[in-house]
Amino acid sequence: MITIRRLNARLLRVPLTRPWAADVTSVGVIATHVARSDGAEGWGFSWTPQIGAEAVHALLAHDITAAAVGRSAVPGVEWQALWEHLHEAGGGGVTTIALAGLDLALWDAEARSASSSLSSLLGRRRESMRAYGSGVNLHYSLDELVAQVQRWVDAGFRAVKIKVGKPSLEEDLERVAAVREALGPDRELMIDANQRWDLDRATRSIETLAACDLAWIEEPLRADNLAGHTELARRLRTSSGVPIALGENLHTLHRFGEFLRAGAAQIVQPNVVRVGGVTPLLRIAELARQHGVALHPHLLPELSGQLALTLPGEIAEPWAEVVEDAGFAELGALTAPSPVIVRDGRLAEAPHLGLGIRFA
Ligand code: SMN
Ligand code: MG
Repeated sequence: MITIRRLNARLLRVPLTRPWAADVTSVGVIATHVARSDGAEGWGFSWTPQIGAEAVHALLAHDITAAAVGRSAVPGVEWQALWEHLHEAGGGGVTTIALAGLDLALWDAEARSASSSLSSLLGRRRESMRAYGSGVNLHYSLDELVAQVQRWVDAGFRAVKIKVGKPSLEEDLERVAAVREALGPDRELMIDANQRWDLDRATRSIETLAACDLAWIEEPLRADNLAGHTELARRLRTSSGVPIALGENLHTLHRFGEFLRAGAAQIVQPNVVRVGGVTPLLRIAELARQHGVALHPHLLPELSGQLALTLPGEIAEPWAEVVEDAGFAELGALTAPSPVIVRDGRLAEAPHLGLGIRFA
């Protein structure tokens, strides 16, 4: 049996050239390295922009290393046992974010030792996929927002996502309408409330903003609010028909199952790191497929783009989310060029082994 011989984790902060808020000027990365008993090596990472990077590092350096060394190094085999082992610190959140650091390094080692990229190992189903321009831009002035949208249009994106949730609905409407105007009628527009509304505010806001032709409303309510999302989805079905997208703050297959069974989301957006890595992401994708629900991965296009090239996509071709100026390679955080290329609104892979993501 090939086993895990060593696991190392180091904590980095990657400065953002385009801050996500006044107090979000860098993102936390925990770069991981695994050595296997057969001599193969793999590099992975955990990621959390604002909260918990030190806690994730501590879980990896102590609890996960202590439990993982000596176990099978075949990706996925020990995922469930390790998740159960960590469970008293929580079923999801920092525990699953930390588990991703090991899971990703194991997938990297597996693909590298087969002289393959992750997507060839998993089975690539498409050579490229659509990508949308996304901005963390609630703090932008109207002019800055429209200028950002114009950059995406000029770069060839055919869909964009902006933040909503200003104190007044009038201001949200002014911003969304200006963006729709800049996009013209044929490009898609998504809006993201980042959990800022309550049920009634969300209902009113979406009914009003739907006039701007929305492809989805993302995280309208607090992410934990299953009953609220279920009721909101019921209301929207019989009115504007705008689908609800969520999942960047759901951390487990079980939680995705609850939202899907309740009909509380029409689009799911798991974040490959927050759910615990490639292993659980593939299970969540299968669950979404069984429910007939589209999956568009949240952020991290250097990795989730590679994965999405392998997903079925029979419900809808996945969208990769490309946040302006936030790629790890663009931020100078990697030892090599990005493993993915985004051009003319589409994402494709560049030749690489494994995940092709190693932090400097
Ligand atoms: C988002 C979440 C976390 C960091 C950056 C952006 C956002 C998105 O909710 O969906 O892109
Ligand atoms: Mg979001």
